[in-house]
Amino acid sequence: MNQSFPFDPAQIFGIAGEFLGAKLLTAGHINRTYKLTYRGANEHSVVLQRVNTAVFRNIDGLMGNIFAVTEYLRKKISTLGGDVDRECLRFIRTADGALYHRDTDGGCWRAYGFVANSYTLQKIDSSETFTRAGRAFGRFGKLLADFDGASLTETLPDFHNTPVRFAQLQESARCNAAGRTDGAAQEIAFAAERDGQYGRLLTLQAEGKLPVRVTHNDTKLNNVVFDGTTGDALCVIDLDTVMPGLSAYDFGDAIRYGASTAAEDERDISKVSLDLDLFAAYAEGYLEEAGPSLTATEKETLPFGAWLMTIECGMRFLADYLNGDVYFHTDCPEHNLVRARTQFALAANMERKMRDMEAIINAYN
Ligand code: GN1
Ligand code: MG
Repeated sequence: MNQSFPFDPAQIFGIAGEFLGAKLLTAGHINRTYKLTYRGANEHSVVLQRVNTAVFRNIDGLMGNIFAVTEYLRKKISTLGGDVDRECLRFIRTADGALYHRDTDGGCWRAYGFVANSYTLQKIDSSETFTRAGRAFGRFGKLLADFDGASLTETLPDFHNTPVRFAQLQESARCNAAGRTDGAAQEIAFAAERDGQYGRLLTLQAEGKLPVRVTHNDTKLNNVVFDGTTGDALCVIDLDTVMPGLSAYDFGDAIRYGASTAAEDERDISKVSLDLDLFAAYAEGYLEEAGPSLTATEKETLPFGAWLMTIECGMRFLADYLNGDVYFHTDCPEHNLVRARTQFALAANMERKMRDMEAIINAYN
Protein backbone atom coordinates (compact mmCIF):
# COMPACT_ATOMS: atom_id res chain seq x y z
CA MET A 1 0.00 0.00 0.00
CA ASN A 2 1.29 3.44 -0.81
CA GLN A 3 0.97 6.04 1.83
CA SER A 4 1.57 9.73 1.74
CA PHE A 5 3.00 11.53 4.73
CA PRO A 6 2.69 15.21 5.61
CA PHE A 7 6.47 15.51 5.05
CA ASP A 8 9.19 13.68 3.19
CA PRO A 9 10.55 11.08 5.63
CA ALA A 10 13.80 10.72 3.67
CA GLN A 11 14.52 14.40 3.95
CA ILE A 12 13.46 14.78 7.58
CA PHE A 13 15.30 11.69 8.84
CA GLY A 14 18.18 11.81 6.34
CA ILE A 15 17.38 8.44 4.76
CA ALA A 16 19.44 7.62 1.67
CA GLY A 17 18.22 5.83 -1.45
CA GLU A 18 15.27 5.76 -3.82
CA PHE A 19 11.88 5.41 -2.09
CA LEU A 20 10.24 2.13 -3.09
CA GLY A 21 7.06 2.19 -1.01
CA ALA A 22 5.37 2.28 2.39
CA LYS A 23 3.26 -0.30 4.13
CA LEU A 24 0.98 0.22 7.13
CA LEU A 25 1.67 -2.31 9.88
CA THR A 26 -1.60 -2.87 11.70
CA ALA A 27 -0.76 -4.78 14.87
CA GLY A 28 -0.41 -2.01 17.49
CA HIS A 29 -3.38 -0.72 19.45
CA ILE A 30 -1.89 2.71 20.13
CA ASN A 31 0.55 4.15 17.55
CA ARG A 32 0.43 4.16 13.72
CA THR A 33 3.36 2.24 12.28
CA TYR A 34 4.66 2.15 8.70
CA LYS A 35 7.48 0.24 7.05
CA LEU A 36 9.24 2.33 4.42
CA THR A 37 11.56 0.69 1.92
CA TYR A 38 14.41 2.39 0.05
CA ARG A 39 16.95 1.23 -2.52
CA GLY A 40 20.42 2.60 -1.93
CA ALA A 41 23.60 0.54 -2.23
CA ASN A 42 21.22 -2.20 -1.17
CA GLU A 43 17.57 -2.32 -0.18
CA HIS A 44 16.82 -1.28 3.38
CA SER A 45 13.74 -0.44 5.40
CA VAL A 46 12.92 2.06 8.07
CA VAL A 47 10.05 1.95 10.53
CA LEU A 48 8.21 5.25 10.79
CA GLN A 49 5.78 5.72 13.65
CA ARG A 50 3.28 8.40 14.43
CA VAL A 51 3.20 8.42 18.20
CA ASN A 52 -0.22 8.64 19.80
CA THR A 53 0.08 11.94 21.62
CA ALA A 54 -3.33 11.57 23.25
CA VAL A 55 -1.81 8.60 25.13
CA PHE A 56 1.78 9.82 25.45
CA ARG A 57 1.55 13.43 26.52
CA ASN A 58 5.19 13.89 27.45
CA ILE A 59 6.74 13.07 24.12
CA ASP A 60 10.12 14.60 25.01
CA GLY A 61 10.28 12.40 28.09
CA LEU A 62 9.18 9.37 26.08
CA MET A 63 11.76 9.82 23.33
CA GLY A 64 14.44 10.71 25.88
CA ASN A 65 13.78 7.34 27.58
CA ILE A 66 13.97 5.43 24.31
CA PHE A 67 17.22 7.00 23.18
CA ALA A 68 18.78 6.59 26.64
CA VAL A 69 17.76 2.92 26.91
CA THR A 70 18.76 1.93 23.37
CA GLU A 71 22.10 3.75 23.60
CA TYR A 72 22.80 1.97 26.90
CA LEU A 73 21.81 -1.40 25.44
CA ARG A 74 23.87 -0.89 22.30
CA LYS A 75 27.01 -0.15 24.32
CA LYS A 76 26.41 -3.16 26.52
CA ILE A 77 25.74 -5.51 23.60
CA SER A 78 28.84 -4.25 21.85
CA THR A 79 30.94 -4.89 25.00
CA LEU A 80 29.53 -8.41 25.09
CA GLY A 81 30.58 -8.92 21.46
CA GLY A 82 27.01 -9.02 20.12
CA ASP A 83 25.65 -7.82 16.78
CA VAL A 84 24.44 -4.38 17.86
CA ASP A 85 22.19 -3.65 14.87
CA ARG A 86 20.34 -6.94 15.17
CA GLU A 87 20.16 -7.23 18.93
CA CYS A 88 18.93 -3.71 19.62
CA LEU A 89 16.86 -1.13 17.77
CA ARG A 90 18.71 1.75 16.12
CA PHE A 91 16.67 4.92 16.48
CA ILE A 92 17.30 7.58 13.87
CA ARG A 93 17.52 11.26 14.75
CA THR A 94 16.15 13.84 12.37
CA ALA A 95 18.59 15.53 10.03
CA ASP A 96 18.49 18.41 12.53
CA GLY A 97 19.56 16.13 15.36
CA ALA A 98 16.16 15.98 17.10
CA LEU A 99 14.82 12.76 18.65
CA TYR A 100 11.55 13.01 16.69
CA HIS A 101 9.81 15.16 14.11
CA ARG A 102 6.78 17.31 14.79
CA ASP A 103 4.70 17.93 11.66
CA THR A 104 2.72 21.09 10.98
CA ASP A 105 -0.44 19.55 12.51
CA GLY A 106 1.41 18.73 15.73
CA GLY A 107 1.79 15.02 14.84
CA CYS A 108 4.92 13.44 16.35
CA TRP A 109 6.94 11.02 14.23
CA ARG A 110 9.97 8.89 15.00
CA ALA A 111 12.04 6.46 12.97
CA TYR A 112 14.21 3.42 13.55
CA GLY A 113 15.99 0.96 11.32
CA PHE A 114 13.98 -2.13 10.41
CA VAL A 115 16.10 -5.15 11.37
CA ALA A 116 16.94 -6.80 8.03
CA ASN A 117 15.84 -10.39 7.46
CA SER A 118 13.58 -10.53 10.50
CA TYR A 119 9.92 -11.03 11.33
CA THR A 120 7.42 -10.61 14.15
CA LEU A 121 4.58 -12.94 15.12
CA GLN A 122 1.01 -12.18 16.19
CA LYS A 123 0.43 -15.71 17.34
CA ILE A 124 2.59 -18.46 18.74
CA ASP A 125 3.62 -21.10 16.18
CA SER A 126 5.47 -23.50 18.50
CA SER A 127 6.48 -23.75 22.14
CA GLU A 128 10.11 -23.32 21.06
CA THR A 129 9.24 -19.90 19.67
CA PHE A 130 7.76 -18.92 23.01
CA THR A 131 10.88 -20.10 24.86
CA ARG A 132 12.85 -17.84 22.56
CA ALA A 133 10.54 -14.92 23.31
CA GLY A 134 11.06 -15.60 27.01
CA ARG A 135 14.82 -15.43 26.51
CA ALA A 136 14.46 -12.09 24.71
CA PHE A 137 12.49 -10.42 27.50
CA GLY A 138 14.57 -12.10 30.20
CA ARG A 139 17.71 -10.82 28.52
CA PHE A 140 16.25 -7.35 28.11
CA GLY A 141 15.66 -7.15 31.87
CA LYS A 142 19.07 -8.62 32.62
CA LEU A 143 20.91 -6.15 30.35
CA LEU A 144 19.11 -3.26 32.02
CA ALA A 145 19.76 -4.49 35.56
CA ASP A 146 22.31 -1.72 36.20
CA PHE A 147 20.49 0.98 34.28
CA ASP A 148 19.43 3.84 36.53
CA GLY A 149 15.63 3.58 36.59
CA ALA A 150 15.37 6.91 38.40
CA SER A 151 16.66 8.63 35.24
CA LEU A 152 13.60 7.47 33.29
CA THR A 153 10.51 9.59 32.82
CA GLU A 154 7.39 7.74 33.93
CA THR A 155 5.74 7.96 30.51
CA LEU A 156 2.43 6.56 31.74
CA PRO A 157 2.17 6.93 35.53
CA ASP A 158 0.48 4.02 37.33
CA PHE A 159 0.63 1.99 34.14
CA HIS A 160 0.55 -1.37 35.98
CA ASN A 161 -0.94 -0.06 39.20
CA THR A 162 -3.85 -2.50 39.29
CA PRO A 163 -5.73 -0.86 42.21
CA VAL A 164 -5.63 2.42 40.24
CA ARG A 165 -6.84 0.59 37.11
CA PHE A 166 -9.72 -0.85 39.13
CA ALA A 167 -10.61 2.59 40.51
CA GLN A 168 -10.54 3.97 36.95
CA LEU A 169 -12.88 1.20 35.84
CA GLN A 170 -15.32 2.00 38.63
CA GLU A 171 -15.18 5.67 37.73
CA SER A 172 -15.87 4.85 34.07
CA ALA A 173 -18.83 2.70 35.11
CA ARG A 174 -20.16 5.52 37.27
CA CYS A 175 -19.74 8.22 34.59
CA ASN A 176 -21.27 5.97 31.94
CA ALA A 177 -20.04 8.30 29.17
CA ALA A 178 -21.06 5.97 26.35
CA GLY A 179 -24.26 4.65 27.97
CA ARG A 180 -22.76 1.15 28.14
CA THR A 181 -22.58 0.50 31.88
CA ASP A 182 -25.80 -1.52 32.18
CA GLY A 183 -24.82 -3.80 29.31
CA ALA A 184 -21.49 -4.58 30.97
CA ALA A 185 -22.80 -5.29 34.48
CA GLN A 186 -21.54 -8.87 34.54
CA GLU A 187 -18.01 -7.89 33.54
CA ILE A 188 -17.91 -5.00 36.03
CA ALA A 189 -18.99 -7.42 38.77
CA PHE A 190 -16.26 -9.90 37.78
CA ALA A 191 -13.62 -7.22 38.37
CA ALA A 192 -15.21 -6.04 41.63
CA GLU A 193 -15.33 -9.55 43.14
CA ARG A 194 -11.53 -9.75 42.98
CA ASP A 195 -10.76 -6.27 44.30
CA GLY A 196 -8.99 -7.58 47.41
CA GLN A 197 -6.18 -9.12 45.32
CA TYR A 198 -5.11 -6.15 43.23
CA GLY A 199 -2.72 -4.53 45.69
CA ARG A 200 -0.79 -7.67 46.60
CA LEU A 201 2.41 -6.96 44.65
CA LEU A 202 2.41 -3.26 45.51
CA THR A 203 2.17 -4.17 49.19
CA LEU A 204 5.17 -6.49 48.88
CA GLN A 205 7.02 -3.72 47.05
CA ALA A 206 6.16 -1.17 49.77
CA GLU A 207 7.38 -3.62 52.42
CA GLY A 208 10.71 -3.87 50.62
CA LYS A 209 10.10 -7.52 49.72
CA LEU A 210 10.08 -6.97 45.94
CA PRO A 211 12.78 -4.97 44.15
CA VAL A 212 11.88 -2.36 41.56
CA ARG A 213 13.49 -3.14 38.19
CA VAL A 214 13.62 -1.44 34.83
CA THR A 215 10.89 -3.28 32.95
CA HIS A 216 9.47 -3.26 29.44
CA ASN A 217 5.83 -3.37 30.60
CA ASP A 218 4.33 -4.42 27.26
CA THR A 219 5.80 -7.86 26.68
CA LYS A 220 3.40 -9.12 24.04
CA LEU A 221 4.74 -11.75 21.69
CA ASN A 222 4.40 -9.29 18.79
CA ASN A 223 7.00 -7.07 20.45
CA VAL A 224 9.75 -9.64 19.81
CA VAL A 225 11.81 -9.58 16.60
CA PHE A 226 12.90 -12.99 15.30
CA ASP A 227 15.78 -13.77 12.95
CA GLY A 228 14.52 -14.69 9.47
CA THR A 229 17.13 -17.42 9.06
CA THR A 230 17.57 -19.02 12.48
CA GLY A 231 14.23 -18.14 14.12
CA ASP A 232 16.12 -16.97 17.23
CA ALA A 233 14.71 -14.01 19.11
CA LEU A 234 16.91 -11.02 18.29
CA CYS A 235 15.56 -8.10 20.26
CA VAL A 236 12.44 -6.55 21.69
CA ILE A 237 10.61 -3.54 20.29
CA ASP A 238 7.96 -1.07 21.43
CA LEU A 239 9.94 0.65 24.16
CA ASP A 240 7.26 3.25 24.95
CA THR A 241 6.52 1.84 28.36
CA VAL A 242 10.05 1.07 29.58
CA MET A 243 9.79 2.32 33.15
CA PRO A 244 10.56 1.18 36.66
CA GLY A 245 8.35 -1.81 37.44
CA LEU A 246 8.21 -5.34 38.83
CA SER A 247 9.55 -8.44 37.11
CA ALA A 248 6.13 -10.07 37.56
CA TYR A 249 4.66 -7.44 35.21
CA ASP A 250 6.95 -8.39 32.35
CA PHE A 251 6.60 -12.10 32.90
CA GLY A 252 2.85 -11.82 33.45
CA ASP A 253 1.97 -9.75 30.41
CA ALA A 254 3.88 -12.12 28.14
CA ILE A 255 1.90 -15.08 29.50
CA ARG A 256 -1.39 -13.19 29.24
CA TYR A 257 -0.92 -12.72 25.52
CA GLY A 258 1.23 -15.62 24.38
CA ALA A 259 0.07 -18.55 26.51
CA SER A 260 -3.62 -18.04 25.82
CA THR A 261 -5.26 -20.63 23.58
CA ALA A 262 -7.20 -17.86 21.82
CA ALA A 263 -6.65 -14.40 20.39
CA GLU A 264 -7.13 -11.34 22.56
CA ASP A 265 -10.35 -10.59 20.68
CA GLU A 266 -11.77 -14.10 20.26
CA ARG A 267 -15.58 -13.90 20.45
CA ASP A 268 -16.07 -17.52 21.50
CA ILE A 269 -15.08 -17.46 25.17
CA SER A 270 -15.14 -21.26 25.36
CA LYS A 271 -11.95 -21.25 23.29
CA VAL A 272 -10.04 -19.21 25.88
CA SER A 273 -7.79 -20.90 28.40
CA LEU A 274 -4.22 -20.94 29.68
CA ASP A 275 -1.95 -23.38 27.87
CA LEU A 276 0.29 -24.72 30.64
CA ASP A 277 2.80 -26.15 28.17
CA LEU A 278 3.25 -22.68 26.71
CA PHE A 279 3.49 -21.25 30.21
CA ALA A 280 6.31 -23.71 30.95
CA ALA A 281 8.00 -22.98 27.63
CA TYR A 282 8.09 -19.24 28.31
CA ALA A 283 9.22 -19.73 31.91
CA GLU A 284 12.12 -21.86 30.70
CA GLY A 285 13.46 -19.14 28.37
CA TYR A 286 12.74 -16.24 30.68
CA LEU A 287 14.31 -17.84 33.73
CA GLU A 288 17.32 -19.06 31.77
CA GLU A 289 18.23 -15.40 31.21
CA ALA A 290 16.68 -13.51 34.12
CA GLY A 291 16.48 -16.29 36.72
CA PRO A 292 19.92 -15.82 38.32
CA SER A 293 19.23 -12.16 39.05
CA LEU A 294 15.71 -12.65 40.46
CA THR A 295 15.06 -13.03 44.18
CA ALA A 296 13.14 -16.04 45.49
CA THR A 297 10.15 -13.80 46.25
CA GLU A 298 10.19 -12.40 42.72
CA LYS A 299 10.09 -15.91 41.27
CA GLU A 300 7.22 -16.80 43.59
CA THR A 301 5.19 -13.85 42.29
CA LEU A 302 5.45 -14.76 38.60
CA PRO A 303 2.29 -16.93 38.36
CA PHE A 304 0.30 -14.33 40.29
CA GLY A 305 1.73 -11.69 37.93
CA ALA A 306 0.29 -13.60 34.97
CA TRP A 307 -3.15 -13.50 36.56
CA LEU A 308 -2.78 -9.86 37.62
CA MET A 309 -1.68 -8.61 34.20
CA THR A 310 -4.55 -10.52 32.58
CA ILE A 311 -7.28 -9.17 34.79
CA GLU A 312 -5.73 -5.69 34.69
CA CYS A 313 -5.70 -5.70 30.89
CA GLY A 314 -9.32 -6.83 30.94
CA MET A 315 -10.20 -3.92 33.22
CA ARG A 316 -8.42 -1.50 30.90
CA PHE A 317 -10.32 -2.79 27.86
CA LEU A 318 -13.58 -2.65 29.81
CA ALA A 319 -12.98 0.89 31.08
CA ASP A 320 -12.21 2.00 27.53
CA TYR A 321 -15.42 0.36 26.32
CA LEU A 322 -17.37 2.28 28.98
CA ASN A 323 -15.55 5.50 28.07
CA GLY A 324 -16.58 5.12 24.42
CA ASP A 325 -13.36 3.63 22.94
CA VAL A 326 -11.10 6.60 23.41
CA TYR A 327 -7.79 4.78 24.10
CA PHE A 328 -7.32 1.52 22.18
CA HIS A 329 -7.83 1.32 18.42
CA THR A 330 -11.02 -0.66 17.78
CA ASP A 331 -12.45 -2.28 14.63
CA CYS A 332 -16.08 -2.46 15.78
CA PRO A 333 -18.20 -0.95 18.58
CA GLU A 334 -18.00 -3.99 20.84
CA HIS A 335 -14.30 -4.71 20.23
CA ASN A 336 -13.15 -3.59 23.68
CA LEU A 337 -15.93 -5.53 25.40
CA VAL A 338 -14.98 -8.68 23.48
CA ARG A 339 -11.36 -8.14 24.53
CA ALA A 340 -12.34 -7.60 28.17
CA ARG A 341 -14.32 -10.86 28.11
CA THR A 342 -11.38 -12.89 26.79
CA GLN A 343 -9.10 -11.44 29.46
CA PHE A 344 -11.56 -12.23 32.25
CA ALA A 345 -12.14 -15.75 30.90
CA LEU A 346 -8.37 -16.27 30.82
CA ALA A 347 -7.94 -14.88 34.35
CA ALA A 348 -10.70 -17.19 35.62
CA ASN A 349 -8.98 -20.15 33.97
CA MET A 350 -5.66 -19.13 35.52
CA GLU A 351 -7.29 -19.13 38.95
CA ARG A 352 -8.02 -22.83 38.45
CA LYS A 353 -4.45 -23.47 37.25
CA MET A 354 -2.57 -21.37 39.81
CA ARG A 355 -1.13 -24.41 41.61
CA ASP A 356 0.11 -25.86 38.30
CA MET A 357 1.76 -22.58 37.36
CA GLU A 358 3.40 -22.41 40.79
CA ALA A 359 4.71 -25.96 40.49
CA ILE A 360 6.33 -25.11 37.13
CA ILE A 361 8.08 -22.05 38.57
CA ASN A 362 9.07 -23.84 41.80
CA ALA A 363 10.97 -26.38 39.73
CA TYR A 364 13.47 -23.59 38.97
CA ASN A 365 14.19 -22.74 42.62
C1 GN1 B 1 -1.37 -1.82 23.92
O1 GN1 B 1 -0.27 -1.03 21.19
P1 GN1 B 1 0.21 -2.28 21.80
O2 GN1 B 1 -0.49 -3.45 21.20
O3 GN1 B 1 1.70 -2.42 21.79
C2 GN1 B 1 -1.12 -1.28 25.33
C3 GN1 B 1 -0.69 -2.42 26.23
C4 GN1 B 1 -1.75 -3.50 26.26
C5 GN1 B 1 -1.98 -3.97 24.83
C6 GN1 B 1 -3.11 -4.97 24.79
C7 GN1 B 1 0.80 1.92 25.77
O4 GN1 B 1 -0.16 -2.25 23.39
O5 GN1 B 1 -0.51 -1.94 27.56
O6 GN1 B 1 -1.36 -4.58 27.07
O7 GN1 B 1 -2.31 -2.87 23.96
N1 GN1 B 1 -0.09 -0.25 25.29
C8 GN1 B 1 -0.28 0.93 25.91
O8 GN1 B 1 -3.06 -5.67 23.61
O9 GN1 B 1 -1.27 1.19 26.57
MG1 MG C 1 2.80 -1.04 22.88
